Amino acid sequence: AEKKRRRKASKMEKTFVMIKPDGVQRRLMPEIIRRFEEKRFTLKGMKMMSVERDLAEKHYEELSGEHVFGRLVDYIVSSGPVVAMIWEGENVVETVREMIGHTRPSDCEYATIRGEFGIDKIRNVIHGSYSLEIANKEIALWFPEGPLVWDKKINNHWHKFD
Ligand code: IDP
Repeated sequence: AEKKRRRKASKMEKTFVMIKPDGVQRRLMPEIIRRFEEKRFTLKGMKMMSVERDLAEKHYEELSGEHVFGRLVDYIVSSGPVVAMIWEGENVVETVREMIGHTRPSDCEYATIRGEFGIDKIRNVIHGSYSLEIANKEIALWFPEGPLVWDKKINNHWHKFD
């Protein structure tokens, strides 16, 4: 029983998070990373990058029929770099979405990232995967270089949290 409980407790998942160009420009990167670190999620990969049109279109594929698609892709491609990240933890996909808040910042609880910092529907600071299935797709899309070096076993006894 002990073994079974342990296996259940260690059910880890990963999600994809992107600090959007407005979040980078407004220097919200440390604030955002601090929140996820303090929630004890583990940063598994991170890169600052400018986004090619092709990548932006693939990322927002689901919205390709919507009127906002062109504006959204233009915004991501031409407003400056983004920070792409992989975060790992228990129930991380759903929890990160809750910490981010509603798409429209004016509809957010105050204590969410968008509630506190979001300006409008396009400039809403941050993206987080909607579901585990989408998270896996987005991680593959944004980190095509494959398994991250961080996934290799490392000697980390000196910064164990518990
Ligand atoms: P999400 O980012 O909360 O998952 P989605 O509906 O997946 O929301 O939309 C993706 C992004 O597209 C939003 O974060 C926002 O930047 C933009 N967006 C969505 N709907 C609108 C709109 O009606 N006007 C402007 N931008 C929008």
